[in-house]
Amino acid sequence: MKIEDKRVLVTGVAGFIGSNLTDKLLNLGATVIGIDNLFNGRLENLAEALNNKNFQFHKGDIRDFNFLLDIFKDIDIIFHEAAFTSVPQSVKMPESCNDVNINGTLNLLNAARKRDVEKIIFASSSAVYGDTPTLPKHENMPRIPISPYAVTKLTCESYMEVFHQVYGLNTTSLRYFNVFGPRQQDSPYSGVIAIWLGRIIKNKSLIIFGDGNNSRDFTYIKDVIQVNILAAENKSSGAILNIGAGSPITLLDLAKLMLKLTNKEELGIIFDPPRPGDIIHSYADISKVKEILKFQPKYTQEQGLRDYLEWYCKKYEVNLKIK
Ligand code: UD2
Repeated sequence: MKIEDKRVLVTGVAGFIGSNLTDKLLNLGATVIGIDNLFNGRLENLAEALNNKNFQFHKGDIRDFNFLLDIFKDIDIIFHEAAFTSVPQSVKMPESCNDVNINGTLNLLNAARKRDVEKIIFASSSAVYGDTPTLPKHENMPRIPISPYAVTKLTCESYMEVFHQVYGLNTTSLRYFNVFGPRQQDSPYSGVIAIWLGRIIKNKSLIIFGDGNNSRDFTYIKDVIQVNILAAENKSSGAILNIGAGSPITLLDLAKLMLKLTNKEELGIIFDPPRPGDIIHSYADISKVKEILKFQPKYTQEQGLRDYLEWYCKKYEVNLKIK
């Protein structure tokens, strides 16, 4: 199935991942219907899409069933990126997180079932593994959530599987590992790379929580988009797949790399106490997605960072000398 003739729906369309995915889908010739409640998403992210005749935007909430039923007409594929996305916020507001992520996703699945949507691709998270010592994380190992956010993502994965088995919907859950890149916001609840870039621009030292030995499998947004398209065009029904670069980097090495690439080594690093609830190491075994979808990440962390920095300098007219 080729994406170009399809009518696709993107939830969370004005967010970091949803908007990047939408630009790619439109470039490939798909018709995109985007929905977002604009709680976190920003219309600015849709500047390009809103000028495309194959794009429609509807402001609304995935918890509103009638809104979904109205919009879901002749939709072939749904990319479900809308979510309550912050782990620390979910600890403060577990009910809100549950409401948006679980009730919203169940609404979406029910509306999709009623409207005969072919396929749903769901944005899950590596958070479902919790802090188990096994590395790399593979799909069949125990999932031991340690935050309300992780509980909601795990529950949604189960709903995806059940709607596949019981109602025959084609569902795929993609477990993203630390995605970074253009349009990720520099906010206290955002990813570390966006936060550190914000600090570099303001000529501030980078803050590491802990001793810097924590590691993450940072995954560049363009690889995440690539794998979403692969999941749409190929068969992966009922599957749950890790999506990562498949190579971990420590926070200390990442900080040094960002300072080196931006030529700002003099800013240095400050070590603060570890952040409560942080997972120590996270790293994806991506053999399953390589086999099922023939996915091959195209960006190492350094290549992704360079691409992101170039985008950032151009977009915000910042003069960083990238090494
Ligand atoms: C990521 C996802 C989250 C969830 C989780 C799964 C992001 C933004 N969040 O959370 O949605 O899927 O993975 O486990 O992708 N750090 C610093 N200094 C800072 C900010 C962060 O040292 O100024 C550290 C932080 O303590 C952690 C690492 O950087 O060790 C990554 O933090 P993060 O907030 O980017 O992402 P994470 O892994 O907590």
